[in-house]
Order: sequence, then structure tokens, then C-alpha cells
Amino acid sequence: MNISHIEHLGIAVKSLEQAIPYYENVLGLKCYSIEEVADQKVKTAFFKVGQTKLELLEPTSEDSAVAKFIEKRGEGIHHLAFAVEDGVANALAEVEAKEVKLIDKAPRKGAEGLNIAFLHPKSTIGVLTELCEDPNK
Ligand code: CMX
Repeated sequence: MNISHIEHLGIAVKSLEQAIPYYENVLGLKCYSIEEVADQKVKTAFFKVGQTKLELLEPTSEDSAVAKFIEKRGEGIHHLAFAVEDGVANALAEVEAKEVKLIDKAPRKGAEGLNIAFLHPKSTIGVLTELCEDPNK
């Protein structure tokens, strides 16, 4: 697999309204987009740090993966997302052949129109890992 860079870090927060002022007023970053990803039951807020983004994730429902995460582990870093250059489907086939457990068997649409897929943290030494590809690049 050919990873070009860290596309984003996903950070679980209870409330975007409470978290965004920290990123803007303390760290001096600018929130450039707020987007609801209905099928993931989250509302997201994006910041750019060089080529990498921060994606704040607020759960929109008690049964969302992010709500479960916050309940169990508290707010904090939720996942690490790599940009892959040769397609998410190819990367999935490659890691599956190396016996990594997949959460998504095939790429699907994530925030910002990216093609994405998650790898299970039990197979990735504890880090929920996302593979992403911008279909417009
Ligand atoms: N990072 C590391 N480990 C995690 C984790 C995370 N984000 N979330 C859960 N785990 C661990 C749990 O601690 C648990 O470990 P133990 O068995 O040792 O306690 C194990 O994984 C199973 O966790 P669980 O609480 O029973 O939760 P589920 O199995 O229901 O779900 C997961 C875990 C990762 C499969 C699920 O959250 C998932 O499918 N995630 C992918 C989708 C997602 O995260 N969407 C939100 C972001 C969407 C976006 O970016 O747009």
C-alpha cells in the first residue's frame, strides 16, 4: 500500500459547540466546515493543520460508535486516517491478505466525499485506522 500522508485525526467530543472554541481561540485554527454524516451518526467539524486535518466528531445518537467510545474511554483521539494513493479497495485487499480484520469490506463514502474504509483496532495494535482516498484527485 502506498500511504502519502496522514489525512486526518478523528477526535471524539461530547459537543462541537464546546470544543470548537478551544481549537479556534487557544490553538488559533479555523473551523472551515461542519458536516453531518448521517449514516455514522456524527456531526463533524474540520480544521487544517498543514496537509493534515483534524476532524472533531460529536455523536448525534446514543447508539453511535462515537457515543459508545466516549462512554467507555472519554473524549479524545478516536481514529487515525491515512491517505492511500492506489485506491482504498486495493489497500483493503492487501491488508486483508495480511489477516487484518476489516470493519468495512468495501470502500464507502465518508465526510468530505472521500472514499473510506475502517480497519478494526483489534488488528491494528489498538488504533482504529481509516484508509481514505479523494476520488477527485
Ligand atoms: N480506538 C481503539 N479501540 C477502540 C475504539 C477506538 N476508536 N473503539 C472501540 N475500541 C475497542 C474497545 O475498547 C473494545 O476493546 P476491549 O474489547 O478490549 O474493551 C473493542 O474495540 C470493541 O469495542 P466496543 O466498545 O465493543 O465497540 P464495538 O465493537 O461496538 O465497535 C468499532 C468498535 C471500532 C468496531 C466501531 O466503533 C466501528 O465500527 N468504528 C468504525 C466507524 C466509526 O468509528 N465511525 C465514526 C467516525 C465516522 C467518521 O469519521 O466520519
